[in-house]
Amino acid sequence: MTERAQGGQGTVDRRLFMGLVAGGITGATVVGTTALAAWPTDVQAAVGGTNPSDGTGHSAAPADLPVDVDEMDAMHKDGIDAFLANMNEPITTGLGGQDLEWEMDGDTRVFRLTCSEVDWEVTPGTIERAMAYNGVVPGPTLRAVEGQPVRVEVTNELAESTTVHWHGQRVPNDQDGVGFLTQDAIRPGDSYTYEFVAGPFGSHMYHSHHNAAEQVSRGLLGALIVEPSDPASEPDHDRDYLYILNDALGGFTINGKGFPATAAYTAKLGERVRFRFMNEGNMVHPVHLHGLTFEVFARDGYPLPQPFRCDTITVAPGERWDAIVVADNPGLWAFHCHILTHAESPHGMFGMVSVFVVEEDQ
Ligand SMILES: [Cu+2]
Repeated sequence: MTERAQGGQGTVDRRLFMGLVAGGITGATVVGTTALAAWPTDVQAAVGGTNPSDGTGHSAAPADLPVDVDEMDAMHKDGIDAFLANMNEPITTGLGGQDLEWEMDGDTRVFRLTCSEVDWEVTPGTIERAMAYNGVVPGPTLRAVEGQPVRVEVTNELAESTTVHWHGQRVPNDQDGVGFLTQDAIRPGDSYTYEFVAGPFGSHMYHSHHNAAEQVSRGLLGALIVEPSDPASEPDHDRDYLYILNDALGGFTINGKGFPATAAYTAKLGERVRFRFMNEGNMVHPVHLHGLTFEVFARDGYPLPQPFRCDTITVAPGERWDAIVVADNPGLWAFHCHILTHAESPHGMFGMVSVFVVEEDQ
């Protein structure tokens, strides 16, 4: 039985880990204080402790190993178990990005958004003070059809002003939602109505354009999906999924949640699954899918002249990429940002990690 040094050895390793985060892998210009904040602070817990290999069936770790292997493995497994449990019953409260109901006023599709501060559970027990549309992060998804008049009534219940920008839409200038450039800001307690004709079609976004580094980072964002007037303009698919990246509120998130509270993506064997990747954060995120292939067919909503295949799609802030995945390989496929400090730590996976589940027919 070997007792390993705790203080000295652990401290050295902790510095090593933090050095990796600060610049060793991704470069200091990419990973800033947000990444450091998202990295588990209690790294030392993973590197100290005594060797538990006493009748457990595991072989004793060599005395110079800096980690407690069983403890580290257990933390990794706990994360996966929590993720799998989340597939059956949500392990956090709150679900964003669901389609918003609308009313028709003649030919016009009418949506209502209310901006307010809410408590948002990013991972189990981690509750952030968010700014949200209709109380959820991401905000509800607005769906319209190319060429259709759209009206969005926005009420501001925040303690500060805001505006809404229709990211990717070719709107009249005075509907573009940039405070004091195209309109007065919407002050606390006030409402504002936007009107435009939806277009071009594709995967677009809406978000604050006032104090945006804070307001968007903290949750004032959502998907704006414009369906083409001719459905043949886009590839056929059986399922349609959002994959919205953000990197401030509660750390690294997909659709407002961090692993293990991220939702799994599911499909039946052989189905064609559409993914809409959107980056509302402040960093680039290369999203990688194991075992399957992206057929990327649109950027920022615009159909590509020639679709291309890849397994890692880099989504820069503000960009949207659309891809079809043919679910032709059954299993549980990791689906994560490949900046590894956005996805894995000594405590296991966290942040921008999900799983694409391809189910075989019964
Ligand atoms: Cu990332």
